[in-house]
Amino acid sequence: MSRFRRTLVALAAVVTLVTGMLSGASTAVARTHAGPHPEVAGSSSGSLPVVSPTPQRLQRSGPDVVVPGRVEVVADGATDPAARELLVRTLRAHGADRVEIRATASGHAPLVVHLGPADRPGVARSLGDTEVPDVAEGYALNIDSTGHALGSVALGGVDAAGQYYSVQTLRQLFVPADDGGWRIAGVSVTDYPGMPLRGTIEGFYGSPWTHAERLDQLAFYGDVKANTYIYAPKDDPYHRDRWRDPYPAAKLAELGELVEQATAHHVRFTFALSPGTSICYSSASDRQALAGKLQAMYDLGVRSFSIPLDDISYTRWNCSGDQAKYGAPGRSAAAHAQVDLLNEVQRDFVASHPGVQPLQTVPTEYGDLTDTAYKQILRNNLDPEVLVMWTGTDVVPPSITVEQAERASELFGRDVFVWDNYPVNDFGQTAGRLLMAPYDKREPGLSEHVSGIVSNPMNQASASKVVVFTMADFSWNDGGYDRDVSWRQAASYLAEGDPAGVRALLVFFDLNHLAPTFGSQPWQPQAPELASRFERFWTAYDSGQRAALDELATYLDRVAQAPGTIRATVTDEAFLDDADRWLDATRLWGQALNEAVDVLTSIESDDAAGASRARDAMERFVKQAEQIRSVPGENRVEGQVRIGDGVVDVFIDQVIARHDEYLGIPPLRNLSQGRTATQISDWSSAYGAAKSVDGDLNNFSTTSGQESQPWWQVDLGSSVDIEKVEIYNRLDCCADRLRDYHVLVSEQPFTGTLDEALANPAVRSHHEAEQAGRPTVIEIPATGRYLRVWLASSVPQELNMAEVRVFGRGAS
Ligand code: LTM
Repeated sequence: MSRFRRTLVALAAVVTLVTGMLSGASTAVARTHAGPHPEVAGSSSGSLPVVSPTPQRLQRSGPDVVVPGRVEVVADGATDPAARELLVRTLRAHGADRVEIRATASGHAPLVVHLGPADRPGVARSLGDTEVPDVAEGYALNIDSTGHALGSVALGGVDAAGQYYSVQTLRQLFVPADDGGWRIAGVSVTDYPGMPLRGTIEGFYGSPWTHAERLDQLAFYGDVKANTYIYAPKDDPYHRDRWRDPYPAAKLAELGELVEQATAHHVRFTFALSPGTSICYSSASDRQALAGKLQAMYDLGVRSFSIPLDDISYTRWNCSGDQAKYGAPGRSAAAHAQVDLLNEVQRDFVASHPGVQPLQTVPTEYGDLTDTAYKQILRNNLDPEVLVMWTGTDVVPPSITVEQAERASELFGRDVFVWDNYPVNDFGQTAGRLLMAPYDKREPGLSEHVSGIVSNPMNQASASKVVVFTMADFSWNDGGYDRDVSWRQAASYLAEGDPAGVRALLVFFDLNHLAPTFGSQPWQPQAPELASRFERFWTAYDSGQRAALDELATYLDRVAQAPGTIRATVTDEAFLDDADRWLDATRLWGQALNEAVDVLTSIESDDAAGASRARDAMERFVKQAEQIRSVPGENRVEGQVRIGDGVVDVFIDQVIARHDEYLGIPPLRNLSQGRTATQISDWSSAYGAAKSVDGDLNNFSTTSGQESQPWWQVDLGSSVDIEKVEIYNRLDCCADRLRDYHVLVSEQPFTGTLDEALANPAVRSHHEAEQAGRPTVIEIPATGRYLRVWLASSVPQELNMAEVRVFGRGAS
């Protein structure tokens, strides 16, 4: 949708000011975020502060304006109260201890700030030539030091939200002055959102956000000019499984507070109700129950609603009435039933309730671009007012292009509303992960083709701010978006501009950069900064540049120090709490890396004892780091906490190999790859035992599931000395699938039962209670030719594994 086609929200009528009228403070939780401290200008006419989201147009208009002790704010009844409160707090935080609010300027104040509708005469005059955009939520801002003794600031909104956003921008324009006071950068800004809807959908599985987390998020959204929060936590029973039941009074009161907090930060609280798992579409009483639930939320002040129909069966009815009305279950019948329901809600509820925004939905087919009977029926029959969400070409798409968005618009008969499943961490591939790479691989230009983008965030609300910050930036100005600038700004927001904090956070984010898809290939790689440093290091080191070790050591020391610096500089306690275990793991991996450098340094100086000492210490740190698991119950999937995996551990293995070489020990090799593997039975020939020794983590072997105590084994070809075994679970699910299993090594082929093998003194065995991480590393020094993985389960069960890597030093 072009911005020129968007509705311009009518300017509020100018109301005569009575200063006292303006003091009605909102009861919602308020705070002033110091925000990303701008990159300080070299001089009062030099480089400009970085503002996030990136404004559409920001240019120097003149010299900076000094912030005096006394400032007049000219505001009236048409001034947005939230904008005014934020302005006063911001001025006070920057040295103005006397802020007077007046209907008209006195003419004597050293600095006057005009805040209100952009066409109010005083505001318009102070804006001068600054263009006022013709887009809802837009604003113009002008800092002028020529008209008054010291200066004037004009903050003119197209609407109330525009006013609020003008102050959010002003908040980022303060730069420290040489005398210890503050200046405001001399700029003019014309700004508006590229996409009408920007924010989050709390739409993940697993433990929902707490009330405190939601309150904090809503304030944060105001800071980053995000205007949408969709309440859709899959595990809130009243949202989905028990959708008919009214909320208990206490829960309703909390929801009321959220609505209030959202309003106070210009965020649209959207209440979503997901009836799809049990609704009888043809039942009048079910439709009444649904309308009743929406009405209760309307009474709380909610003015935006969604009926998500994702992750439900559309080939099975929940009642016989639907079979009678819509025919046999299937795509077409489901589409007709859903359209009937959605159109009725739009017509009878949304359209009949003043102030309610168009209904939103998530169709059952939300993650592809295939034209189907389901989509045809939706596009031909769904009320054109209803907004349709779409996740891209997959549940987690590796990219979203303009062309794909155009195709989605064609398929659904309207511009789609993107539900971006990032940084959500409720699926197998995300076990043990925080996702902190900046928003990326969404094509600039999307703003012309989608109605908005919302992030489906992590269970860890505050840790999600890194991605949400950058996504808000993209959805505000996709053409001006720069992932690295935005990422740094997100760090600056969290560290309140503290340079050491920003640096440490960026090191930490890099170690949490991997963003998985539902397949085997991540759409954002792990630790790109660290990986490229390692690559550069080995090239330089192996070509004799020993100084490379010092350079690497400096960065690795920053890794080890980052958690301490982050804990000392980030004031957002909830972020520190969310990231706690990942910070601990970073410290331990960082210490292991420091020891790895010591191994190499000792080898360099031919200090054999020092190298062995460092290696032992390194391995101890690695062991400790591998023990750290995600918080039980926090995520739908749990697992070993991942930090820079595939990069940090690979470097450590490389150092071990160098040390072994130094000691003259043959290198540790995977002896099982390509060897003959067999299993008790096959699920199908596509999942044969050989899949676990083919070197490919993306496929897996599976037994039929018909047998108790199923086994898998590999013949290593000859008797070899084994040091350890790595067992990788299949990638696409079941993070912790193996439970109560034995790994056995024998010189002779296995015969008989598990118990007999365990009783056989010639068989070396190791028992594991459960799969602890991916891979699970089993230290089993043993000599033998046959290695078997054997489940103890006395009931029939499948045994499936992606890879079984048997490491030893000899030939096989
Ligand atoms: O993506 C959608 C529309 N629905 C669900 C989400 O609730 C869930 O969080 C994500 C990620 O697992 N996948 C879904 O299919």
